[in-house]
Amino acid sequence: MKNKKVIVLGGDGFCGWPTALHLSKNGHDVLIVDNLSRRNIDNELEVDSLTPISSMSVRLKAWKEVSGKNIEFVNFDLTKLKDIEATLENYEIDELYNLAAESSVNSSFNQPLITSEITGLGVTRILTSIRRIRPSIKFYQASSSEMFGNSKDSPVNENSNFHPRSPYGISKLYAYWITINHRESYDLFACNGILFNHESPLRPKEFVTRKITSGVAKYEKGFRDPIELGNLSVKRDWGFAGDYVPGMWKILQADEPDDYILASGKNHSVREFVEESFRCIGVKVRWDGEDLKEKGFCSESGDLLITINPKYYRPSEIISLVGDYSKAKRILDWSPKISFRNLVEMMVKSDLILLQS
Ligand code: F7E
Repeated sequence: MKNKKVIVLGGDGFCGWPTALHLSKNGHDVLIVDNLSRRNIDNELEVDSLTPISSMSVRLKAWKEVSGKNIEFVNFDLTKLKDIEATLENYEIDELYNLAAESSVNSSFNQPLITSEITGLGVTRILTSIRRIRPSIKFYQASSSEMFGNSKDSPVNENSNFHPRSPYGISKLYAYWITINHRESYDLFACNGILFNHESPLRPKEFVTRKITSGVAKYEKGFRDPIELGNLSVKRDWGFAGDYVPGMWKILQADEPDDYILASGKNHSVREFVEESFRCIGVKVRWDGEDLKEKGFCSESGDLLITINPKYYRPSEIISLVGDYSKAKRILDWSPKISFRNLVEMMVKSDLILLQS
């Protein structure tokens, strides 16, 4: 990779951090831009050592040790156009990765206005600033499989119809189209990476994968409270976030700006994720009952492992999602490396290590 100056917007988030790390390790100068004042970073993990870090200064120190580079953090609010313009005026950058969003689909039902404001309109603010101040910047928009929602196709590809099922998915769809519109109207190098669920040990615990793996690690350490979940039958295309980061970079290095799906190409139910996670600690799950009465037990000891709480059901749900990444494979030579089983193992292992510290 040639040395470039890049901004990772949302670079303090669970996906932004490894993206910034990847770009930095490959010789780029990285500016992490985030709404740092709002973040609660307690109990998050440092990427390489997987130990908890608890303050921004510790985080910055850890970052410098890992990357060996001067890294700048800039505080930033995506609802303020002047913040974005000032950043672009102050830094001569080549590429901007927008990973900033209100990323919880669940929360978007409770706060649809904030979601639209940041996840949707925020992208127009960035693109407007790029157009006015530095139109040579290559722009990456973190689009989401949530835009497909109840699409007619399965697996979905870049030409499938959209039918989002949450304020989050709808905001992401707006951001997707405004990105394409800036490419078509103003000739910006603006691209969408449409990522399916990308997980890692850094995933916050409000998301189902980490909720399960952290619960399994606790069970292994002797805490016997069952994990309360919502709909166990929904299926998602879960891949490893670390596989998707180089894909995002490749999207901006292509000859022409375009939109690409990055996915694992396989989907699994939440129930299967639970089974696979407990398998990592040698526990076989036995299911009993149906719908809200369904429960998961340890087949040997009879311990109650899983119960259903309707509060985790969504007002409207996507029952099954799976992506076809053949365009990215063909044009970018990108494909995922980590299997579902290895991903679950990695997450459970990391949560076990975290409980030891
Ligand atoms: O839910 C079901 C839930 O919250 C996955 C974000 O990164 O990926 C993520 O969005 C599924 C849903 O992620 C619980 O109903 C069952 O069907 O882990 P999640 P998500 O909504 O798929 C997409 C691609 C993004 O772009 C988003 O930013 O699991 N589920 N029981 C549960 N979900 C949660 N959170 N908690 C439960 O107890």
